[in-house]
Amino acid sequence: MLLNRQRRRAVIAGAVTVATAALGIGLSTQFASAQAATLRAAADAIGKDIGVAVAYDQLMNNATYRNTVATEFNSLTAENAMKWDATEPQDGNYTFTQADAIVDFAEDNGQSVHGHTFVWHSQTPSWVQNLSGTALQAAMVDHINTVANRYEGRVESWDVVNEVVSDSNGAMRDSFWLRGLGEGFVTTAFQTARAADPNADLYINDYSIEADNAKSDRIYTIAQGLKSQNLLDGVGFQSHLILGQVPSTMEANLQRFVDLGLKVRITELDIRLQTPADGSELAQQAADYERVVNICAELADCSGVTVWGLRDGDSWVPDVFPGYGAPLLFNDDYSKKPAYTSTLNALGGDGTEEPTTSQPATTTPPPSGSGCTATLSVQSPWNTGATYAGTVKANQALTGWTVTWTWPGSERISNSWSIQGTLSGATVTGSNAAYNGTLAAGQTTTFGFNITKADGSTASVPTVTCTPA
Ligand code: G2I
Repeated sequence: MLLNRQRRRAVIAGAVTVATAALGIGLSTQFASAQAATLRAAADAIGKDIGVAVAYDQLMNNATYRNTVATEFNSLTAENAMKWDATEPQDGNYTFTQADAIVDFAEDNGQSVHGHTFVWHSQTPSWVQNLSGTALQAAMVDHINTVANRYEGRVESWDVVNEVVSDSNGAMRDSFWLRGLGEGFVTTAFQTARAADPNADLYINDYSIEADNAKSDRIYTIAQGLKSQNLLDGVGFQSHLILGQVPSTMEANLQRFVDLGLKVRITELDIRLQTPADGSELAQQAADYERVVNICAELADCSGVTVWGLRDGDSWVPDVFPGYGAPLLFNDDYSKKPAYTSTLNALGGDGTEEPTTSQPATTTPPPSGSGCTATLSVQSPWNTGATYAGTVKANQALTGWTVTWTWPGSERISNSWSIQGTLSGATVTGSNAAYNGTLAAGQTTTFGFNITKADGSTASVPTVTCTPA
């Protein structure tokens, strides 16, 4: 895992080639010096995965898709290519063409892979579903051994079992696995995966467990049992969410799993809405994404966030929830949605990032008691510029905020996100964006910007005044 992270950092530091050797097509991208201008650079800076579920066909056939995946993400998951129906369609007849191409692409581009999935009730061929007892168990063990061994050292973590708890009262899901093997199939799957690849992180993955509820309670009990046998490393919260419905208990719920000594991960994030989306819905979606990504950014044991598809048109949502869609970060023409900007913001903000400079990390906050408090920090300086993160903390309920400061030297803002106003001069006056102005007392939001400055000068950290709107 460490190797993967070091490799990613080494790649990000210089020119990134969107290597497609396995696919027979080459193109390259040079990163601009403002490193935190991509999700990938921002996530690298705070040591998190920002992942995307990729479709093999798009990766094969679409250069812009490949380029965006390589530039914006440091982790990949195969949306379908590692599932049982793709890797072992007939008994013992393994086909790894698609899965290999995705893992090769990730390696060529310095990305890690979160594997999905060994044991699921869906997308499993009927030859498996027709087995029972020892034959079913033998098929499961052989499948996990074969796939895990093939990718040992190349896949950093695995969803070992997927969706094993039902939606009612936290009972185990009534699947052919449960009927054929009893509840013990979960432990057997983890024992097999642990032995097959002792260095991979092993996750249990499910949906509708983001809140503290009966289903997440059951996952908690299973996780406790597996952890006590050293068979489990993390819990994957799929997070297929609905606009405006990020659960209020999500932080506390993830924290209780962390308290068990486990990692947590947002494994399949999308936030659907009724299409077509209007501006206020896209702003709400941006706020929802920011909240979810912030939860992970602020939890040291959250390994990362994976979005379940690149563009809205790539999403599974409209097929399954007619009338709903537009749940992802990119439009179909690869333009960035407001949720992209808020995600970038959440990855770069809140003071959780590793120090990248010996300069003072933040300004001294003004005395408490004012309606809001704001600070700036330098994220990544370079000779003629720097990326900054700003934080606004509400000391009372706010419906908007304005921050102002004056640059002492040649620093000037060149571009910004999650803030608007008079930003480009020596004195900066900026207000909240449409989606990050309403804050409860105690809540924090973030914004960011790049500056230009005199070659070689130090990027200063001015004191910020924050005023409620
Ligand atoms: O359903 C959303 C996700 C829920 N959690 C587990 C994930 O594995 C699951 O992903 C989705 C994929 O995004 C879809 O792309 O799983 C679906 C199947 O359960 C995938 O859909 C299937 C279609 O149903 C098939 O018709 C199609 O042949 O994708 C297949 C491959 O393109």
